[in-house]
Amino acid sequence: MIPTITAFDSSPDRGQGLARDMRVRWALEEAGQPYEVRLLSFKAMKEPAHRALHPFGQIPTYEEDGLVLFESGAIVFHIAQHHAGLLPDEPHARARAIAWMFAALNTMEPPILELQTAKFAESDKPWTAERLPLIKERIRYRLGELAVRLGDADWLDGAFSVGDLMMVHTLQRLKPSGMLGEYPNLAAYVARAEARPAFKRAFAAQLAVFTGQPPG
Ligand code: GTB
Repeated sequence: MIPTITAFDSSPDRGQGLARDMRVRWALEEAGQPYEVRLLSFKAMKEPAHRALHPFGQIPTYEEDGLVLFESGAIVFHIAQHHAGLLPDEPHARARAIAWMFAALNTMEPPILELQTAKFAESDKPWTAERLPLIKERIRYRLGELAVRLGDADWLDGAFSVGDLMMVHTLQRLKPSGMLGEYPNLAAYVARAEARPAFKRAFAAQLAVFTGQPPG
């Protein structure tokens, strides 16, 4: 059965790949799994029909053969477990790849999200000017650690895995800040991932929602 995912009908980033359906699209493309997309307005996301799929009224969701999932991490993990190519077969390498996926979601993403919140939801608050440098410091601390661990390797642990997919999508949120450029090996890591044909197909599909043109 072809899975169906949900995505914004009108993404605030104008289809630039930052909304979290991008990670799901990318995983499905890496897996060679065709999928369908149901586009939702912000209003529709909060209605009972969608909340039955997603308790928090958000995107993305994933439906396949009676299974309904929410949380991009759980969805991408599910895809990786059921298709070849996103997780190593060797048990220890597989466990480490999963650890990197959690590291992206649990260690790297929280301060990056704090930056987004401070910039876009709290920019009018009197304390934001003082808070921003503190958040940036926390992000730089983690980026520095990640840069050291990556070193001059192509990927975080051997071959490209779902750990890299999740890490790269998390780091992409930093692009507008210019902070990634301070860590040349991380910038190159993100560029390397963006050069993958599966990433390009997923990006084109998300952009096409905004442009109204079919992906080229
Ligand atoms: N932890 C959940 C997951 O990983 O799936 C978080 C899901 C989530 O935050 N979904 C967002 C959403 O539905 C879209 S991705 N928001 C609507 C709401 O909560 O009402 C977050 C996002 C949105 C927009 C951009 N952008 O335009 O740059 C980037 C990321």
